[in-house]
Amino acid sequence: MKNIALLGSTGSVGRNVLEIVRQFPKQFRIKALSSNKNTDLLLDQVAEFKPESVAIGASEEYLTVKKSLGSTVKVYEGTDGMCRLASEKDIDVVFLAVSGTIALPPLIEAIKNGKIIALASKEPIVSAGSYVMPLLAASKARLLPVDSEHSAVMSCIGQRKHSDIETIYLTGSGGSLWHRKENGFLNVTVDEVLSHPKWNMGKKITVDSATLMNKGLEVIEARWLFDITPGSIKVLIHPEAVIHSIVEFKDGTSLANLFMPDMRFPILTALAYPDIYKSDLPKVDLYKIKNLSFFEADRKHFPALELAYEALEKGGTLPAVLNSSNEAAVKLFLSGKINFDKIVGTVEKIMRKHQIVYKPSLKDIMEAESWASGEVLSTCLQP
Ligand code: MN3
Repeated sequence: MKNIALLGSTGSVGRNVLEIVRQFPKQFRIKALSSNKNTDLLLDQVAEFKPESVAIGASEEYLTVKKSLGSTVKVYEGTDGMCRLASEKDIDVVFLAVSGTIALPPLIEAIKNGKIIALASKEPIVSAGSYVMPLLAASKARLLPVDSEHSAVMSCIGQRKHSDIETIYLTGSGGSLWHRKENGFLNVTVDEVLSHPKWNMGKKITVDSATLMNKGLEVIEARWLFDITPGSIKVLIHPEAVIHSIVEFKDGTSLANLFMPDMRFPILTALAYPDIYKSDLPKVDLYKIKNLSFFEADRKHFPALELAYEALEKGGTLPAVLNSSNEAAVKLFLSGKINFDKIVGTVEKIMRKHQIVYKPSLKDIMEAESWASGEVLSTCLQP
């Protein structure tokens, strides 16, 4: 029985984690839950899964939750609350399903406490990979990626050495706007961006998929998770979204990992790791699918990819600036304050303005992040 602290339980990934836990009641037990402010759903989840502790992100919701739960469940607040859950003694797996860099403090706490970490949040690795990975290497903690591509890469590598890898091909469906790439992205609506053809995900990542920034962030994530040079990571557009990544080894052989585009697969892979559990999730039926296609990701149409490679090559605090300015710009797009085609351009502007700090401390990274999001607001919302 694995005891799980699930941070970000009311989001898209969090709800899928609970669905897997529901299917394997003998293997997994929810010991702690956290959400930002979706209080009603959180309380339903508490009633069903009976965790011992809960953390609520938004301080205005804290008292409501505390009142409804009485003394039956320990209730914590804010980022400190998440960190508390990530460090509790009887937790085996810390599942990080919080969207954005807010996942960084509990990630660090889980590493320091030697936990198994199922990581669905890519932002903390993108921003702070240079800080987090050495910390991880010096700890007993183990990081299991839940991002579907990286989960696939992990499965392909298996027991082989990272140094035997020639190239990692990260696949991507192309996002909701792939079909209109030739016509440009002027006047794209929020609804159009949010209707992803293959994946049903949270809003931020769906927008990132449309700009291909998501793939860019994943390139950076892969660099850190698999200790591989940026030049050995390639992006492959694969609209059927059945192959989730391909690892080519130095001897010229390649392995691919296939599953239907459904987050429950990488979630189950991480939770069951290193075992395989029998599931009744929908299987890949190649007799039905018949054709799989692949395209090169054109960096001219999708400059977000170019920016991500640049941030990775230059390093220091630049990936944090890329990540944070993107996060801020996506928020502005979702709230109707800027057009879709302004998102990546804004990120580029802020990156050009940034004075890179090399070999950054955690403080440097956090400062670069808040500087970048501030710059986005003042650049985009100028009268
Ligand atoms: Mn992904």
